[in-house]
Amino acid sequence: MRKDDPATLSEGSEHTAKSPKSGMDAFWMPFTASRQFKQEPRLLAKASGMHFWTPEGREVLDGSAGLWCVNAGHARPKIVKAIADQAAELDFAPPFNMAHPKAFELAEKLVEITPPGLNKVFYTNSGSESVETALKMAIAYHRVRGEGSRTRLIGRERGYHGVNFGGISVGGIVANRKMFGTLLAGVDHMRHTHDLARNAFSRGVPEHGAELADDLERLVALHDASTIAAVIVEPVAGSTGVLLPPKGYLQRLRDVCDKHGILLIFDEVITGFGRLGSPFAAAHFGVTPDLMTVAKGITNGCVPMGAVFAKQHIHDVFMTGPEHLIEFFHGYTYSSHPLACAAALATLETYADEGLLTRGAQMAPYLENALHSLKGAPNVIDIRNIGLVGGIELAPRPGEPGKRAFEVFLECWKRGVLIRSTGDTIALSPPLIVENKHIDQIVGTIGDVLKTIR
Ligand code: PXG
Ligand code: PLP
Repeated sequence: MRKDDPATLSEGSEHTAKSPKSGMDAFWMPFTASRQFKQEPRLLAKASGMHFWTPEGREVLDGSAGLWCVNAGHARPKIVKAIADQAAELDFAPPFNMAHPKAFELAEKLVEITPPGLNKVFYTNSGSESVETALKMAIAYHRVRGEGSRTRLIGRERGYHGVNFGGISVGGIVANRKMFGTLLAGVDHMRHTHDLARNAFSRGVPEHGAELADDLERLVALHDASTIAAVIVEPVAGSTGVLLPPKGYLQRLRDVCDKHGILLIFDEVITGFGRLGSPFAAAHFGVTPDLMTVAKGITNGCVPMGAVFAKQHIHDVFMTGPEHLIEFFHGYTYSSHPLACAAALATLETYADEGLLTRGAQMAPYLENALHSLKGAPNVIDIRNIGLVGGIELAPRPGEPGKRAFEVFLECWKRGVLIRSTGDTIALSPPLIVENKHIDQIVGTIGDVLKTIR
């Protein structure tokens, strides 16, 4: 790794000579500053409701819903029991040319809450797999309806769509792309919508930037619509640092897609299942995509699962040819895994019992006010919020991108609050059961910590 790599910089060169704690050698950790971690491990041993506990029994408030996924809070009894019962009753059923009843039951329940028209469900095991599935569906859809020239995929700068080859190709995070060769051919990117000069410290969606959706027209002019299969965006971008769509932007993107026969894919891996205060971002913004990817909150993070929702007509064009033949050559060994289906059914029940898919709307104003109270705190250059998502952007320390926010993350952890840092943005996404006192603790701790970080 080169010296100017942010990953290297965030280590601090003084650490590199030390060896890992014993028993921590073999595990090659995902997306982790692992040498730093293995010298000062942050371990979680137990969780319930809004909290984690370390192996030593120290309580840590979960300000990130695990990794944007534990929307109903941890260890919810209904979900725990459903998984245990399912493991004892039917541990596995082959998903190709076979099925089990809960796969169908879950799909019917899911399409009751999805935006109108998105009434077909394809199961995967993660957000990354959902993205690959949606991209393949889009290209194949055009081909089966006789427009095989539509193979190009359009993503957006700063987009995050998981880590598989399709996802990093349409994604726009440089560090996730640059190490991995030429990626998928025939991909292009729209401009991102982040505009501190015009929109810093907006409450909710920013006022300026709807016209950035017209960047798709630029790509249509360059490549011609007849070569473009689909556009994929996160309605609210999470991992790249909590970027909200400018007012009117998503509708404009929908209009441009419609004008040119391009499918619109919303990647709702983070925004799905109540994060914005509506069941899905599509409902929140009143803009319906043709395909929608989800994961994370579909099982409350308990068992890996993802899904792609498709409009009826997309599904239907595949349903031609001899009936004994496979219509869509795609699927995973663990698509519709019984444990995942059981967990998802119990998760949906929990969400419904407690009104969690819309609870974010009631809690959002309190979070908004708490977050914006940090305006003026040291190094804070922007604060962003929507539903139960918050972003606090810090000025990068010269020559050390990401280090300031990472230090805030480390110090908050020491003080009993788990947050996320991504680049120089602190990202917040507490479980949807969060109470005002938790918001006070999370934001209060960040405020105290910011005063101590140079
Ligand atoms: N799409 C979006 C919009 C996501 O946020 C994925 C796809 C991939 O999902 P899987 O399940 O394959 O990880 C995601 C995942 C962070 C962070 O730091 C966010 C994600 C993953 C890892 C870290 O904010 N989101
Ligand atoms: N690699 C090999 C050799 C396999 O046999 C399979 C599945 O049968 C896979 C990869 C894909 O695994 P999964 O279906 O879990 O994605």
